[in-house]
Amino acid sequence: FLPSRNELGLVAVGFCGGQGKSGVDAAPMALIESGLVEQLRDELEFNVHYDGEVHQYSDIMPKEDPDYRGMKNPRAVSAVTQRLSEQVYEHARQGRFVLTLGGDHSIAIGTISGTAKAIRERTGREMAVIWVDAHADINTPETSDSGNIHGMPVAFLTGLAKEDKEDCFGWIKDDQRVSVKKLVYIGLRDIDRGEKKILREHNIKAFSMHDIDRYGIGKVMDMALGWIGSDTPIHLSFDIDSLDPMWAPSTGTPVRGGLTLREGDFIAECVHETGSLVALDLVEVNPSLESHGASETVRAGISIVRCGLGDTLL
Ligand code: Z70
Ligand code: MN
Ligand code: MN
Ligand code: MN
Repeated sequence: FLPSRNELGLVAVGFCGGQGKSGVDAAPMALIESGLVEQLRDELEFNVHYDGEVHQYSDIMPKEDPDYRGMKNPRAVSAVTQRLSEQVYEHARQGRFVLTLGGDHSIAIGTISGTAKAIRERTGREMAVIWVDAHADINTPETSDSGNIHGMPVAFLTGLAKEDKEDCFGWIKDDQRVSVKKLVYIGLRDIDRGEKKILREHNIKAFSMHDIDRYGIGKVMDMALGWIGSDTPIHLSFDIDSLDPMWAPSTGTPVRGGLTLREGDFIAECVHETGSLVALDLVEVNPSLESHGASETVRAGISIVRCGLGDTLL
């Protein structure tokens, strides 16, 4: 099931409709202007398949988008993620590693549904997801206090939240979903009450900052990867707000007490080392929220990507 060596599909998603702050849509351009594509080509020696666009999907934006089941911008997020799912699926179907640059975390509805389907078709296997985040992003529309869909992607991807209306995520089918049993969280520290209940009721594997303090990141990664088991394809969805604001201040919802940059890099390195990583998302970098041009947060993001692609391993 492994992606062909050195073939990489890159999708740049300039989308911020899953939450309330503008600026996160500028992240892919900031990352690319910092030389990420050249680094992937020249230093990491990937054959990069990139259409050269930061997708805004303006052609598929709904004219009217009133709240639905409490969700904000439901049709816009649904349309963008449905289209993104097809883009990611097409890369993964051809055996490419898929790197997606967001955008807010709602875009993971598109990326994970796309890889889950392609991996199922190519291998008959169920994919695992490692979700690195300060937040669990597993609210259903009904448990969410904010209505922001970037707090809900995991609920839609696991089928905990379902919807029949085609233009409000009704397009998500079983072969695009992942099992709650194959989901592992790392870095949690800001979880809503309803989310805690969901995590408990479904016995979802989660390593909070408390666990990282107790066991250290090395043991936590052993336990996380042990839960998933070997020879299981892995999709890594990395929210930059998992890092402490000291390392990644430029993000919509910074939460103190997070991972060091080195711990974030280590997580990405360990997942790369399994040899089972099939896709990586980097989300929630918001270049507009840092006074010095977000250079620190963009640099942190580039570091995570490089580590996930195996750069820093001997
Ligand atoms: C909250 C919600 C969230 C990111 C904030 C916050 C979710 N649980 N995710 N920032 N990246 O609105 O559902
Ligand atoms: Mn998130
Ligand atoms: Mn988050
Ligand atoms: Mn390697």
